[in-house]
Amino acid sequence: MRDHESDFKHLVHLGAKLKKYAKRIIIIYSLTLNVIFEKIFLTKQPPSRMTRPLSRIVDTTRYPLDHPPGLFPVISAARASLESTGCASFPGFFAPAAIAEAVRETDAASSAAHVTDSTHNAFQLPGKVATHPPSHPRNLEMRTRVASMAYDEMSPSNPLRQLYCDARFVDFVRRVTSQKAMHRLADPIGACTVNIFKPGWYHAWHFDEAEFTTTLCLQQSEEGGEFEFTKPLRSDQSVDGCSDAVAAVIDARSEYRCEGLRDCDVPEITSAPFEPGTLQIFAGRYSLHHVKKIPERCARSRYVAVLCFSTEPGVSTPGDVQEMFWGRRSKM
Ligand SMILES: O=C(O)CCC(=O)C(=O)O
Ligand SMILES: [Fe+2]
Repeated sequence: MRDHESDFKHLVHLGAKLKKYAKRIIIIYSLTLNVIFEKIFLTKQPPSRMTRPLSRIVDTTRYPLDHPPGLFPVISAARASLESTGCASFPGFFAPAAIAEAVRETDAASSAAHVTDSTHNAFQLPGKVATHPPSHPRNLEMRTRVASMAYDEMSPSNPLRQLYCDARFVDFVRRVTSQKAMHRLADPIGACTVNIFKPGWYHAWHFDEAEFTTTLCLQQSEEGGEFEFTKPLRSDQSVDGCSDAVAAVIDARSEYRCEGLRDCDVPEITSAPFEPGTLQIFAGRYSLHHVKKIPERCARSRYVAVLCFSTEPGVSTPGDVQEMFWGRRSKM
């Protein structure tokens, strides 16, 4: 009887022990599964768990980036406009909640953002050409004052960063610009940034280095800050073929004067409506453009995001340009 009793107790003890081990095994097993799941699924989806559905940052009813065939009419109209005017505009592209979030972050970063206060010629070329007078547009130095919030100063949850990283958006830019390939820049500082124009600041007339520039208006000042541009004035990066037209624009529409050039009509100058939320793709290498001064009496700064792409992979902003706009160079 006593032996049966101790056998029974032994069995109960063994059962309890097994139950304890089984519990531990189940815990270890589920932890391992969890780690494997995270490694496979979550790490493959940048920018991670902060991602919202695309329809929360873009008006996908008007611009169905999530359904590319539906974009056909938008893209054909944009291509026609880019070709004839040098600029394609997409009003109401960025959703109001995304604008508000990006503005909040820019407000917080604006006092620490690097300020550029420098001069450049319209062609953004270094040095002077001795055969041209100082007032020739190749030599004439004009002042630009702007601050820029760098890409690595944006939080991982910034909706601008999410838009920039979304392959459907990159493909949209590729289709509008009729390119075979389009890539984000491999530049941790200058890939996607926000131009900050405080009262009194402006960007002088210039051509961009990049063939196309993609911008997104986040906030306008009460007055001024208009983005104005000409039709494409050149089809390459040359100076001589368009310098008369450039001089005519500078003479007519800035505080500077270019003398001694042949008479030339002032090319038509356009200012597309640029309400907050508007996306703009323009031929910055070929169309001369500027941002008009924000009057000193304004209280609000102008915020415009600049999203940079290249037809080649692995391209970064040159070190001297990084130095100029963000005050430092990336370690690459
Ligand atoms: O702020 C803008 O609207 C565009 C400025 C510009 O032309 C540039 O950053 O190259
Ligand atoms: Fe520009």
